Amino acid sequence: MIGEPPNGPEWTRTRGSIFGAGGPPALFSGERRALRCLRDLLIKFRIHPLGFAGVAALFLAQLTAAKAASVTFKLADGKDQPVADAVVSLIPLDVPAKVVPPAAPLEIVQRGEEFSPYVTALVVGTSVSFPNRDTVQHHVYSLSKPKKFELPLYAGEAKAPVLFDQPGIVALGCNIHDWMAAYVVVLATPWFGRTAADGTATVAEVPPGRYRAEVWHPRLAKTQSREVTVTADAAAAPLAFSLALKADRRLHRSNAKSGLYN
Ligand SMILES: [Cu+2]
Repeated sequence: MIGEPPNGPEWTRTRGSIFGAGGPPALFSGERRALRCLRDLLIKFRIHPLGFAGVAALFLAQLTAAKAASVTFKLADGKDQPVADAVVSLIPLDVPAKVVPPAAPLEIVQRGEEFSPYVTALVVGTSVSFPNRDTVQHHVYSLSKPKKFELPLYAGEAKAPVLFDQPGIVALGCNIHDWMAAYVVVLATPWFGRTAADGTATVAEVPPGRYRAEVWHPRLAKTQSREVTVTADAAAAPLAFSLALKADRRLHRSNAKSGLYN
């Protein structure tokens, strides 16, 4: 080796020019250690600083993604009974919501002279096919503003899926069987769910932030909502809603008078 070996680590040699002969103030000792450790790592593993920056960016992105939270809604009626078939959603207040409709159409089946499912939640731009699995014909229609349509009497597959391209509530009926009813809730947010028999629905992968939490149900006079702040806290309590539901006026097939076509 030519010349003298360096007098201690590079940091020690350069610090004099920054802080003078007295060295850095004690306040910086922790940072100094961290920087030295980082530099040693870069040298030891022959990591190019740009490569290191890339790895750090990936790590940070992972950290941010992992921060998304699950939000559970818990719905009960005035008698504290669970409310099923409600659509819950979270509408972001600080960033625009982007929705990506599924590539393949969803299905609302006609079986046993009923629609199934009774309530479907989907995002704007989603198509739905209406296969008839009964031996009798059905005549599916909607008079609702976000999507008016009619599928005249048919059996088997309907001619083409129906595209739901406006947000809102779409009520479905059958011209032949008065008791047949179903709802499509068209949403402009990707964060939504439908409550199960126990009155709960969990919305996954919600980034932290401010949202308007909305609840819709066929027997609610109007959509319920309130502002919530989602944090990455895994132990967050469920969002509880107590709903004043109108009387259930649904016709049921067993109670409905049989029509000529039944
Ligand atoms: Cu029908």
